[in-house]
Amino acid sequence: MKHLYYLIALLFPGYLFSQNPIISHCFTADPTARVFEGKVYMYPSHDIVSPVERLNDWFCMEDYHVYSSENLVDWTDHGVILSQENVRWVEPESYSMWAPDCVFKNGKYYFYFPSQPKGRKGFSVGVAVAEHPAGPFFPDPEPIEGISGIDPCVLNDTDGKSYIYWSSKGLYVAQLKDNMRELSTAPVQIKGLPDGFKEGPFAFERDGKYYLTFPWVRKNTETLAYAMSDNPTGPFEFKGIIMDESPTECWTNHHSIVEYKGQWYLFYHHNDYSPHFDKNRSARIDSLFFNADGTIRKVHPTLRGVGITDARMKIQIDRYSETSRRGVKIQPVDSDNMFEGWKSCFSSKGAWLKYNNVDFGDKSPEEIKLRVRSVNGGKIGVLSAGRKLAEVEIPADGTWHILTAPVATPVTGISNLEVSLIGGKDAETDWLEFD
Ligand code: FUB
Repeated sequence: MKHLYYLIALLFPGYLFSQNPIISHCFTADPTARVFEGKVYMYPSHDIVSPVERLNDWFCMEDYHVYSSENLVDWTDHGVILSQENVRWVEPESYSMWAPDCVFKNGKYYFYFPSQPKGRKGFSVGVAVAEHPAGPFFPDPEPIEGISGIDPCVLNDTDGKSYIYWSSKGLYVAQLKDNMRELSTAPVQIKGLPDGFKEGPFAFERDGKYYLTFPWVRKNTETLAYAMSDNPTGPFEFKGIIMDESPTECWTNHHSIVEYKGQWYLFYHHNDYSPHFDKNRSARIDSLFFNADGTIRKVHPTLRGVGITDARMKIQIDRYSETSRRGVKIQPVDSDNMFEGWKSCFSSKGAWLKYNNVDFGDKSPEEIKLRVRSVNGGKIGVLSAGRKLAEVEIPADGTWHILTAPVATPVTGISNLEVSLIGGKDAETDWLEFD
């Protein structure tokens, strides 16, 4: 299995493995997830470090990539699908390719994106069309007439009609013509939503109910909130919060909600790889659940994210599913290059991290490998479902080592891991893997 993964990684350089955040080689904001051809395709916007001074403190986005995954863990980056230079109506140096969406209709994929039109201020929304979910996408020469705003989202209703939602001063909706490129009704502002700044509408239908979900500033920064209706255009009834404000004050959140293989997921973003500048964001996923009456349960952001991790790949236990209350901290491996990821720093004996859903396959591994270091000497213990798998003694020299140990108890199938400091004074763990 491991060899297969390595072969795939060699053949397809865009093949990536991740927990939260899910993409670890560049920023990915405003993630819109859609299920096409049995896979999840994610269409995020692409934050970059600004090459122009005027945007040093603002959003800066010049193009879009598309990503796909079959298991929500291994993502393929299909590369750039559209950039500000190849859309005729877009101001080429505006770096304003903000939050997009993509839907399938009448045998084609329609990619909707906002940007700044040439020679004008503000935002318009354009459409690019493809035969396949990863493109190539061909942009229309003019933006959609009648829309002035950002964050388009399209809902294909069960009766064959399509609606486009967007954000301007408030949230708006209009019906699309069958050609998906023109409005067939005048835009109306959506009523019934709470006061306060709102953007990023994401609409979907489930069991005959229409959900309008949106970032909403209730106090200081954006929560994710929602309203429900019996009709795609409303009237909507406000229902509450899906996700609270970021605990670390990332001002924006932007999301999408998708059902895949019988489970609902919330895609959202956070500034994980840019803790000191919240305009460089990264996509995350957590599971989302409905109550019996159709209301949405609050989602608490996790580092673990979703999906099953292959035991033969590097397991980043700093993306834990549970942790002891004291004695362990998560820190960047290299704070000058956040894309290097994080490490788990154990500082007191007995401190632990749990990491759920690791797939050991049919055959138990024989060896565990860990990238670790310790200043004063430490001993790491690894358990699976309460049974000892290995113990590893780390020399007290402060340098990174890749240490190996035999796996003491056979383990197969899907199991949870627990890693703890069982001896010595301190230890840092970057990753571990089984072989
Ligand atoms: O990414 C730029 C803007 O930030 C989006 O359009 C908004 O929804 C917010 O996430």
